[in-house]
Amino acid sequence: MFDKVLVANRGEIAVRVMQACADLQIETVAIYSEADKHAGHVRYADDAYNIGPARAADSYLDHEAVLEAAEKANADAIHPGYGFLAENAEFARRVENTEGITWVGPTGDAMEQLGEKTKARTVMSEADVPIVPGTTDPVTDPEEVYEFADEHGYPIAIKAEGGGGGRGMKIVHAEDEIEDQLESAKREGDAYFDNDSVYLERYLENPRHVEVQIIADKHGNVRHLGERDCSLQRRHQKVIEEGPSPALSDELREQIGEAARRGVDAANYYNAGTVEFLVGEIPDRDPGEKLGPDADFYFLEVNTRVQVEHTVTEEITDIDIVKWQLRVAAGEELTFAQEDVDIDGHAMEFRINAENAAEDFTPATGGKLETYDPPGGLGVRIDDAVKQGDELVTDYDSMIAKLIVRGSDREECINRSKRALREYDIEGISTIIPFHRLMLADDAFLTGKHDTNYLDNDIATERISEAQEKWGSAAHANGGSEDVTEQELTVEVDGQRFQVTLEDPGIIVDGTQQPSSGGSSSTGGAATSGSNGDQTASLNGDQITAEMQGTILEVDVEEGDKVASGDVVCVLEAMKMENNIVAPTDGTVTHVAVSGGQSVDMGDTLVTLE
Ligand code: MV4
Repeated sequence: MFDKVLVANRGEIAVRVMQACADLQIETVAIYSEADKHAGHVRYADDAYNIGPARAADSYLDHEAVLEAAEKANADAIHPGYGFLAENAEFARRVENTEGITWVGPTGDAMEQLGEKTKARTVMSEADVPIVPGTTDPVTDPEEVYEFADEHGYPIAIKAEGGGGGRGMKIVHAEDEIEDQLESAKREGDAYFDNDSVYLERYLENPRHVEVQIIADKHGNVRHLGERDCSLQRRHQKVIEEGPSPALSDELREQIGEAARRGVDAANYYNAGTVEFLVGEIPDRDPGEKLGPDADFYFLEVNTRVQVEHTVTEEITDIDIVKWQLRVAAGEELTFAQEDVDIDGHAMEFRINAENAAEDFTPATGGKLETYDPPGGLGVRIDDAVKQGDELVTDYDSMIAKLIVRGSDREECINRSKRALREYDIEGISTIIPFHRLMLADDAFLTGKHDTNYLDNDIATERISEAQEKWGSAAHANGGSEDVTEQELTVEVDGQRFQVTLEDPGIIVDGTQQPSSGGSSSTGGAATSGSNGDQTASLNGDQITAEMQGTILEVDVEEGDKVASGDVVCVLEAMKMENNIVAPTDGTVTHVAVSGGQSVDMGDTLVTLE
């Protein structure tokens, strides 16, 4: 096994990999950019190296800088996590060719073979894995598209060879769109992937997105660890992932898992990987009725890395995927057979993104985690790399944490997820926690009938705004700057505890405090009866006295006035807060001991009642 692993990544996945290293008693090395000097993965590692400026191209993506850090640190392996260099075949090859350093991942050649879409389709098809009807050779001439349409009909997907994640895919609904869409797919392929080669597939209208986790060693053993359903996506960004899929019957699950295993086996692949499939959904399926063995499923693409949502599979199989990545990279053999892989219970992953869902999921542009108090308890897992008081780093992606919840079945998992999301206390920045809570009250999601288009086409934006209002932490629009006007107070009424949030400095509520606004506030009619809160005064015999030192801003009663319990008698400013002093009982004012502008000490009499 390795002695010291450099983790070429940041954030929660870097910490996740380091935790697996710790479990294997391997030392860890972090790399970090200027923007990440105080980041969680740097705090976690045994050693850390600054490898350059905030811009990823100048740090996390800089092959030279990463390798140099590995050599300086004397690391004997590099784990890339996901994103950044994880699927860079050139870098993988370079590490493979560096004496004394092992790449924790598939070979550069395997990445290339499966990353090139028509090659992957060919490999899969030869291994008897169903592929979406289409071409396995690149297409250049519109004539070929016309012919394809004659044979298969519309709609047709024109996809860039190097594509993925929704980029470089064009949909053609009719003959007159063919030439334009073909040109546009080529252009995007060239721009994004430096590859203008495209191919064709029949376009499936409302598929589910199901992916199978694979782990393979260097001795030819390949295991599949069941599937995850990632149909809940927004503009190709996964939002909630779960496993097992709520839509698959056990027979179909077995077929898809075995197909993935065959395909990866045929590619001579090792380490962790994911095989993505589209599964034809039946439009008005009864949720109790799962998709059977005759349902259509098609290979889509292979991800040659550990994925964000690998946690879901870990929770339902009890297999530590990252640990196995390290073991198989070190040459160890898988110690479990396919029939030893047991899917037990249900798990969901909620991406905690620093975004405002009500504002079209705009990422936060800054802010500080004023409060960061994640949930815990049975079945609740948090993968993160932040702590309370951290400034948000906005140079990379917006995901600050992942909440993973496990239950004995989907229902328990959902109820526990509701509980955990309610417990998750983050203040200072907006997150999509309210959106997750909305999904856990959403019929399509709860019944598992949502397909990949659900969030983009069918969810009303008003519902998202309402969720944000109801469950979002308010008053952080100013990005956590000093002049936050919101106050949270705890009050006890007849011994019962209430949490009160004051958001508007113009509102005066008896028995609570509010920021001073220059002593010009009006109390007219604002007194409420029966208030028994923090009045900053006490009735001493029949005298109302000040409970703290301060200044009288105004006096609202005169001798002889009849007051009811709860009426404001005067306003005391103390520590820049205005405090409404209210009558604790009904009575008549027999003496007013103070006047506006007067300083009072704690215990001074303010007003006497009879
Ligand atoms: C498709 C498809 C329907 N038919 N291909 C989108 C991302 C890219 N990597 C593949 N994608 C799709 N390919 C055919 N022939 C629908 C999608 C698709 C999708 C796939 C997986 C998850 C979410 C998706 C959302 C929209 C479209």
